[in-house]
Formats: sequence, structure tokens, C-alpha cells
Amino acid sequence: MLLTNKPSWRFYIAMMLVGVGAISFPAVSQHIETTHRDLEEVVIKGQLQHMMHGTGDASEHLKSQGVDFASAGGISSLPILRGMNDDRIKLLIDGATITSACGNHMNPALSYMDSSRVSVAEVVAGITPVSQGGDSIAGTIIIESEQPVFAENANGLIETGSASAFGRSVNDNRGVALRLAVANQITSLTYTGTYDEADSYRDGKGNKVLDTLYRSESHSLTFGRKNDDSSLTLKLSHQKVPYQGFPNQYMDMVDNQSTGLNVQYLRDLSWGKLETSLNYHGVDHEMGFFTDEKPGTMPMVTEGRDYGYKIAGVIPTDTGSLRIGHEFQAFRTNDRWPAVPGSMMMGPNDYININDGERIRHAIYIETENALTEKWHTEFGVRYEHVISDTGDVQPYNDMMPGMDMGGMSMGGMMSMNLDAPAAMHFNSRDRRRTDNNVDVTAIAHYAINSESQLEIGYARKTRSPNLYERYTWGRGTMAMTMISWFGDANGYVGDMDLEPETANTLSASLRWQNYSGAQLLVSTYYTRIDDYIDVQQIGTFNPRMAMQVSRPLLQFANTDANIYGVEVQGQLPLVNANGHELRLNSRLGYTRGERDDNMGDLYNIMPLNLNLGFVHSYKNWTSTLAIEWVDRKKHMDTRRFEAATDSYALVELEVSYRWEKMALSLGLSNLLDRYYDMPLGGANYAAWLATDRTEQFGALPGEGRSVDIGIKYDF
Ligand SMILES: [Cu+2]
Repeated sequence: MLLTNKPSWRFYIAMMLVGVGAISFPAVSQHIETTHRDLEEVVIKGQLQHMMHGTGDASEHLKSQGVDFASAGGISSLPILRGMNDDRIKLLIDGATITSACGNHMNPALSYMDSSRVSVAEVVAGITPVSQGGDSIAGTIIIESEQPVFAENANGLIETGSASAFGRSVNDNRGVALRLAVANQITSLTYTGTYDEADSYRDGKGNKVLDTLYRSESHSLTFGRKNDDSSLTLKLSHQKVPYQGFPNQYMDMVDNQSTGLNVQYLRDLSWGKLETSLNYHGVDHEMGFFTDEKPGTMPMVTEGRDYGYKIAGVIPTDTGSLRIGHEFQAFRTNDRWPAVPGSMMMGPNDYININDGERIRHAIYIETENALTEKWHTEFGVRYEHVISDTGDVQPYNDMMPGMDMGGMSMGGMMSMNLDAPAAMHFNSRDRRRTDNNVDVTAIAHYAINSESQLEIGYARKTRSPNLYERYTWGRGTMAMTMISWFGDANGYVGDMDLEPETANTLSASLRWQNYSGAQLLVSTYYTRIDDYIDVQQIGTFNPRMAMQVSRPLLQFANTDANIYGVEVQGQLPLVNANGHELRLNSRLGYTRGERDDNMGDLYNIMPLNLNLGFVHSYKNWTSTLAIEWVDRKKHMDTRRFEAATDSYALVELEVSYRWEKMALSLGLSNLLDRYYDMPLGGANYAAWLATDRTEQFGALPGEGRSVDIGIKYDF
């Protein structure tokens, strides 16, 4: 079933390029310590990774690990893992879940974590241990922020920190980050502050890509305390985003303020290890318009609160370990669109999109890891999750019924807004409480073929309940529907409270080979069958901004069955290691296909075949990288969402860094050849369209042109 649609010749050439070095590299028979971690977790380090991370969101840490990103705001791009996007991925930030509190998912979990704060970024694709899964079907992304530091001896006191600054020419991006830590052997306190600001970037033709500007600042305090058998970590964080443009959405972010509290307590006990955590994250989000790069009038306010706890016990057994856990996570939200004074259509009442929405999850799980023999190692886990969703009564701007239309509105089509009144009546007349009972199963077998090669075969059943916007957005007018879309497609969406959870059954096989010289090759293939995949059905069309030549679909979330399959190849090959010079080649290839069942078309936003090659050279204090990224043209499009094709492109990137005692400097040239290209996951360039005479369809969103990137960091 894998690759049933014949991949192009490009696929085979790219496969060969990745594999050729590593396979032909002479095997050296020396014992290598193999770990029993999931092969898919094994990340080939240094691959196309920037040597020094600037500010910005944490996505930079994940791209080299096979995560694709759909364009949104400058710090709010949405992750896609093996063809599955956004909420389908479990994102754990310091162990906690943060829910997007916005009908456009402008504030996804990664947008809260500045790149400079990331200490761990780990991707577990597909076959995720149940302890790290739940309420997701794609896999898990684990992000840890700064860890507490401690002095090494009893009388020691450390005062340490770092200051860094970062700049990019393509969008005048300027960022600074500061870290200060003071600690003795048992107590630690760390402060971090970040500031990041960028104008709209320029594409490869030198044109400004409208509405891609943003600003963000964050502060965090980390308190740590530890003794021989326990540790306590407490994190307090605050982030403010005063503005962020979204070129592929109708709205922009005009304020996003969040506060988070995270407590983790670990303790060694006679029977094993106890792990507990508490988390809270509150956000006040506001949409509107702030720049003449995309003008408009309309306020929208959303508040979201995530809170929960986790308790787990890890018990050693004769052959491995047993982990038992319980989790509670709640999300509550209110989404209200204040009346626009003087507007006939957007008033006189506030539009209530989600009133006291709640999504409450209780979960229990058990999982075991066992080394059965020298060669066989297994993991098995079961998780049960109880999900309750509910919301209160809603309200349209006014009660005008269809037929009483009068036009003159500022967004969307004319005859549609008052469809909201009957839709609200119908919505309020129904019982909206839904309960889902979700069962996840994970089974993984690792087999050590020899000291250099390991095989891993895994199966997972994973379930995700619909989010509150998928179930409870209700407006049927064009304007209301176009306010709901986290797909960057500038289409309109409405929810369906009768949606079923989506259930994915994934089979995955990975083969890993490495030798002591550092050569590695990892090949992973996967096939996922998703029952009740939350997709869309078309229920109408609209003319954006009343542009009669342009038609876009109005869509309703709907369950469909779908299949996603693909292959990933990663290779690392040392080329030179002599006289202090070290040169290695890192490579990565990804190919994914996503289709609805029964030839009902392709899934949305699937990254085309892509290949990355990176030559990394180091000598004394110098490290240099030459990276080439090639992406095939996008030829499988979701016709339901009017997804556009994009051309193939190749980008070259160069980076040099120098480390001298406590100082590190880096100079990079991204998109060295100043190539113009449309991003395959960029969505519809609504902001650019708005600035034209609006007679043609939305174009694609172009990527960044050449940029000179400089960074400096000083540790003290
Ligand atoms: Cu928003």
C-alpha cells in the first residue's frame, strides 16, 4: 500500500542521494552501545540546524527533525507532522498542554516559547508512548524551556547568565535575549527575558510580503530546589504580543497576553519514582487590524484558560519498568465579537461565538518497557481518556432574518450575515454536551539485528476528540464563517456539534544503521488509516470582499475516512576527519501522501517531496554550514479547499560561526541566491490580494528572499 501512486523519478534520485554515502561507507566492526529508545526519536543532530538560535518561535528547533510548518503569523506558524497538522500533534511545553484560544489558531502552543529559551526539542512521530500521547493522532513534540542550574559543591554559589542579540536583514528582525541565574547546591533561581520584533519581510523579487510583521516580548522565572531524593521546579512566565500580522487570514492579532505557571515535583521512593506536575496557562487574545498593509474594522476578543495536573509512578521491574499515570486537563474559553458602533450588520449586540466553552479531559494509562532478551525489547501501553465538551447559549449581532438584508458591511458577502440569526436559534435549542470515551494503544518491538543495525516495528491506535471550534462554531453567514479558519486558506468554516473523534491506526517500521565512525542511516516508513478524520464538506461559496470574479468555498467540518503514508530517510556521513578539520554530510528526505478514502481527493497542506543536504565543517573555533533545501512542486491539492499548486524550488544557505572563550558570533546568508519561491504550505496570500483590484484568485504566499543574519552571544 505504500507508494501506490507512483512517485516521480525525482523521488528515486533524492532517495539515492540520501542513501548513497552511508550505505557505501565501509562498515567497521566495533561494538556500539545501542540504546532502546524508539528509533524514531533518534535525531541526527546538527542537520541543517542553525549553530546559534536567534529569537522567534521554537519552530527553528523542529524543522531539522522532520516537522513542517504551515505559514501563519511570524511567530505563530503551525506544525505539521507526517501530514497531520496542528491540534493533531500533542505539543508538550514543559510537560503541559496549551490550547489555541482563537478561531484562527493565532496563538498555538509553540508561539509562546521563544527560540532562545528552548533547552530540549524532541519529536516523537507516529508511534508515541501513551504516557506522552492522548488527545492527538500524529505524534508528540516535547519542548522544555530553561532548566534550573545548581552549584556542584555544598559551599558553592554560582552567578551565571548570558546575553544575546540577533538580527536579520530580510525583515529588519531584531531580537535580544537575557538569562541570569543564581544558585547554590540546593536552590536555584533563573530569569529570562526576550524581545523580538520584525517588519514585513521581502521576497526573492525584493517586494514586501504584506502583513508579515510582528513584535513579542516574554519574561520568565524558574525556581528550582533539589535534594538527594527529590526535586521541585516552579516556572512563572508572561508573554505579550502587541501585534502580529497574518497575511493568509482575514484578521490580525492586535494583542495577546498570557501568563503561565508550571510546577513539577519528582521524588524517589522505596517502590520507584513519583512524578507530579501542575499547570496553568491563561491568555487574553484580541483580533482586529493594526497596519495599513491590511486594513479593516472589526474587534474580536477571546479568553482561554488551560489548567491541569499529572501524576505518574514509575516502578522498576525485573526486565524493565512499569509506568502508571493519571492526567487531568481542562480548557475553558469565551469568544466574543463586540458590536461595531454605527454598523447595521455588526451590531447592535455583541456576537457571541463561544460562550463558556469547556473541554475537560480525564485520562489514565499504563505502559511497560521490557528487555525480553539481548536482542528483543518491547514497549506496550494502553490509555483511556474521557473527554467532555460543552458550551452555553450563543448570540448573533442582531435578529434580522433572511430577506431583510441591506448590504453595506465591511467584510464578506452581502446576503449572508443574517443567516446567523436562525443558526443561533437552532444552536441554542440543542443539547450541546458531548462525551467521548477514547482508547489509545501503543505496541513497539525493537530488534537489534547486530551491533550496527536495529529494526523497530510499531503499531499505535490514537484518538483525538474535536476541538471546541470544530464542534461549536455555529454562524452560517459569510462574515462569521470567514472568521473561523486555522488553515491559512482564506475560506469560511462552520462547526458541527455531532462530529465524532478521529481515530488513527498507524503501522510504522524503521531501520537504523550506524557505525562508530559516526555514519548513520535511518529509514522510516509509515501508514496511517484515520477513521472519522475531521475534514470538510462544501456547503456553499462566497465572494470575498464582494469581489464578484472571485469565488471561495464555505465549508463545514465533517468526518471522513483518510489514509496517510510516507517515508523518511535521514543520513549522516563523516567525510573528512584529519588535522583538526572535520567535515560531514547530513541529509534528510521526506515524502508524504494524504488521501481521502474511495478516491475522494487529496488532503490539505501535505508537504511535497523534499530533500535537505547539509555540509558541516568545523576547525578549531570555527564551524561552517552549507545547506541546500530542495522541494518538489506541489501537485496533489485539496480541491475542497481550493488549494493552489506551487512550483519546485531549491534554496542555498550558508552560515559561519566563531566561538572565542565566552563569546560566540555567527553570520549567515539564508536564501543565498535570492530565489523567489511560493511556499507549498503558505496558504492563500489574502493581504496581497486585498491590495490589488481583486479580480483574480488569491495567489500563494512567497517565502523570504536573501537575508544576512547575524548573531552574538556572550556567556558570563
Ligand atoms: Cu485570533
